[in-house]
Order: sequence, then C-alpha cells, then structure tokens
Amino acid sequence: MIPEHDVIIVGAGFAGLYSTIHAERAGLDILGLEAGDDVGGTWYWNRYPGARCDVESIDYSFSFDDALQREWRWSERYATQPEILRYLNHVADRFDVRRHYRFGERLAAASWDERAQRWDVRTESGFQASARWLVMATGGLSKPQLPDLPGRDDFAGEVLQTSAWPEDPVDLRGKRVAVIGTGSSGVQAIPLIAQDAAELTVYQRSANYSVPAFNRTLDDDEWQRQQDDLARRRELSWNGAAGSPWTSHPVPFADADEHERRAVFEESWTRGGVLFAKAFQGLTVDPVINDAARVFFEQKLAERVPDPETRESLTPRDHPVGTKRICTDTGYYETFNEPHVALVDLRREPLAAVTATGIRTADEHREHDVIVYATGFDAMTGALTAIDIRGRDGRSLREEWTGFPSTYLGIALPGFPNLLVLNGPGSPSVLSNMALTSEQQGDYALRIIAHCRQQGHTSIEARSDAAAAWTAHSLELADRTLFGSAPSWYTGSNIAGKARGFLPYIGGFKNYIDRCEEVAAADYRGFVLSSR
Ligand code: NA7
Repeated sequence: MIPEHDVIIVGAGFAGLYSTIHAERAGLDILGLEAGDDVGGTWYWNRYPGARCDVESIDYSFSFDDALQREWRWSERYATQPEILRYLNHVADRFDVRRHYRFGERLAAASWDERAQRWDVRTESGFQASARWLVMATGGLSKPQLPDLPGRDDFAGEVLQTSAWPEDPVDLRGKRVAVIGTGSSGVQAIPLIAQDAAELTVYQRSANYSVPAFNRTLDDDEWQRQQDDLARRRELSWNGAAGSPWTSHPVPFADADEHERRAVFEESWTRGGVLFAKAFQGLTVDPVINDAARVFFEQKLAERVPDPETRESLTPRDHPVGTKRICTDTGYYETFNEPHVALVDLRREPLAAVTATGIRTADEHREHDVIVYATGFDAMTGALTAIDIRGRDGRSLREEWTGFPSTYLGIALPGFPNLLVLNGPGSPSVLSNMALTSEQQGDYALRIIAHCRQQGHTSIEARSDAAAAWTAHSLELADRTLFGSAPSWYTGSNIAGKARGFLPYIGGFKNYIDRCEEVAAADYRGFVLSSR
C-alpha cells in the first residue's frame, strides 16, 4: 500500500524546514524527503574548511518566530557552516520537524497522475509515496559539478570535493594539496588548507573579485545592539532588493566628487564581502561606475599581493565587478604571499590532464597527494533535472529544461500541476538572503495550497503564456544590467550544454514579493485552477 499524503516536501534545508513547520500549522499531512541523513541542506553537505555564509548571521536566520530569533545567539558576524548547521538542528528540534521526514532518501522520480490528481514519487532506494502537492525545496546550489577532466579518475591520491566534504576530520598536514576552483568555496577553503598543507597549488581558471569579510566575534555589546535594532533590520531586509538591511550610498555616483567616491568605496569595502557591489546604486548596471569600482579593487589588491606576476593572475579579467557573486574572504589573497603556496593560472597554462600522481598542464606536471575540487554547481535547475519529473501527459521536466526554464514567478511550471518549486529559476533567491526568500517562498506555496483547498480545486497550474511573459520579463531585466556579459553559474555558462540565460529574477526581493502579491490578489491570475 503506497502511503498518501497531502503534501510531499523535498529537502530539509532552510526552505524545506520552514515549509514543513508551516504546512503542519496549516493542518496538512506531510511527508518530507531528504537525501542527507539529517536536516541542513547546503549546510549539511558543504563541510569544507572555512565554509561560511556571506550574509551576516543576524540576517541569515529565520524571522518568523520572535522567541527563536531572540534565543539563538550567533557567535560571529558571519557564521561558520558548523554553527549554521547547529542552528538548523535547533530549529528542527524546537518545532519537532524531523518526525515528518524520511532521511537518506533521494528523490529519483515523480509523476503526475491526472486521474487521481496526485503526484506519485519514488526515491533511489525504491520507497514510494503519493501526495496531492509536491513542494521542491531542493536548493539552488545543491547539484555539485565535477568537471570531466581527462584522466580525472586515474588519480591515485585522495580526492575531495568542497560540496561533499567528509564528516570525519580530514588531515592535510604534511600533504601536497591541489585545489581546482576559485569561486566562493575555493576562496574560503584555500587559506585554511594552506595552514595545514606542506604545499598548496591552486589551479585558477578565472580570477574572481574577492573582498575581505571583516569578520569578527560578536561580543555582548554588539550582540545587544543588533538585538535592539532587529525589528528595523528585518523591516529593511523585507523591503530591500536583496533581503538584507544594507542599501547603497544615497548620492548618485554622477553627483559625487572624487573624494566622496573614494570615501564611499572605502566604506562599502569595510562593510565586507558582497556588500561592496552595493557601494553605489547602479554599480552592476553602469559601466562607468563599475569601472571605478574595478580601479578601487585593483588598488586594494596591490596592497594585498606585492608580487606583480601573482597579482596579475589574481586580477579578474572576464567579468565586471559584482556580476559573478563577489567572494567574501578571510586572508585569501595574502595566502599567495606564502612560500609554500603556488598559483597556476590556467589562462596562461591550460590544464591538460589529471594523472595518477598529480596534474599536468601545458607547461608542467606537478605531483599532489590530494586534489580538492571546488568546482561549483549546476545552479538553480540541476537539482530538479536530476530527478525524472513527469507532468501532464508525461511531459518531462528534464527534456523541457534542455531549453531555458520557463517558470511563473519562479514557483510554478506550465504542464506540471501542483508542483511548487521554492527558490526556483525566475525567483530572486540566489541573489537574496535565502533565509527570508525561503520564508516568502514557503508561505506563497502554502497559500496557493490553502486557496485551492478552500475553493475546492484539486489542481493549479501556471498558464504557458503567463510563464513565458514572466520569464521574458526576468530576462529583459537582466539585459538591462552588466550581468549578462559575465560567464557564471547565474547564466548557466559553467555547465557544458546548459541553455544560457540569466536564471534568477534580478528585479529585487521586494519587487518580486509585490508581483507575487498582485497575482494572489487577482485571484491567482496566470494560473489555471481546476476541480475533479
Ligand atoms: P563557483 O562560484 O561556480 O566556482 C567554481 C570554480 O571552479 C570557478 O573558479 C570555476 O572557474 C572553477 N572551475 C569549474 N570547472 C573548472 C574546470 N573544468 N577547470 C578549472 N576550473 C574550473 O562555485 P562555488 O562553490 O565556489 O560557489 C558557488 C556559490 O555558493 C557562490 O557564488 C555563493 O553564492 C555560494 P570559472 O570561474 O568557471 O572559470
């Protein structure tokens, strides 16, 4: 007998936990499925040294429960992976979430049964279940990508991946370690790996912009100030473009003189990390502002890396500032000043093959004991196309998404009734604070479900024209910025054969919420509701 539920929620990260807590409050019978052995999502898997969130801890936490907000004491300005994982475990305990989940169950297939108006799902272990609603909280950066390098599997040493780092401690002391990849994960891991390794060689295909985190322990005074300011901070976050309280300098770049420009860049630099992209409004839109930010960055880099050749290799050349997510580092560039750390610039010296004992480039063979892959993710679509999802009339999501994904508000897909995707392509999630987007997305999905139940509808589905219009609107907004000119996971260009196009909605978190609210207020305009 296959168990039947009201809703199946896939994933137990921020979005899955939030949705499960609130689906229970809405009186739904829930089954949660999670591939990991416990809750945490991204923060369950990414256990590499140095893993941290680049959104401040006070903001990167749930806002829905005041007691929860007040009782959890973050220890640092930017929380480490272990601390965020402890937090999510605390949330799971506090709201007794685990009893809804089956852990260690990776969804393999889901198909819509039109007659029964239900989704039938099967996991890789063969477990089956069915539900009227299928909520995918599978994460935007959860399908790791391991590059198909020649000879990759010949390497006889130890292979590690930042996004699937072992739970047991990894001892790199005395070892010759290679790291491939210099996105946020590589940039965070490299300084800590360098502390242990006898030799560290970093293989860099493209240089990224990285700005120091200016991380610090939150002492009691700062914590108290944050607590006193929390209501204002949350309000700004909910009304902001990226779900955080930070805004750009109020004076437009064009109206500021040289002195003011310098002061603004300096101030936003010391705010830390990704916030540098917010220095002036329009920094990722106007090439003139962007170039001024680039010049400022390069001056800072010169202070951090004295050697001109190393510095040249570390200077980003393939994208404007902020159009790939700015990395947030602690001592990243300084690591390359250490005598036992080498940078291999793959632009000058392409990677030829992995061998049994190391890595061969066009110029040289280098021996390694360990290779660490920090090579990113098949972002926003990869976790969904990994599953054989069949909608109305057997339509395959995987096949449809060989083209650019068409979604309505990022949450609904034409041809896939009652499938609700949280933080999907066409939503602002990965450009925004995931803790708050997960709340908004979970709420919206549950409101759709509640609306259908109240009205006696058994299914809801995005209309194709509504999805096409939303997707065109989202792409058009991206075209007005400099983002499209950057090869990045935002545009799918990090994955061979993936359709190109800017995946997240770039119109801002608050604008996105407003659009969702307009649709709801207009009786879910753009959706087809039906009853059987
Ligand atoms: P990213 O940002 O996608 O970085 C992946 C890195 O791996 C990047 O430097 C890539 O170079 C590099 N890469 C990928 N494939 C290869 C091959 N074949 N050879 C050499 N180098 C390669 O992923 P992260 O995990 O660091 O960060 C993802 C997000 O997580 C981040 O933006 C935050 O939001 C949190 P490339 O730049 O493509 O030339």
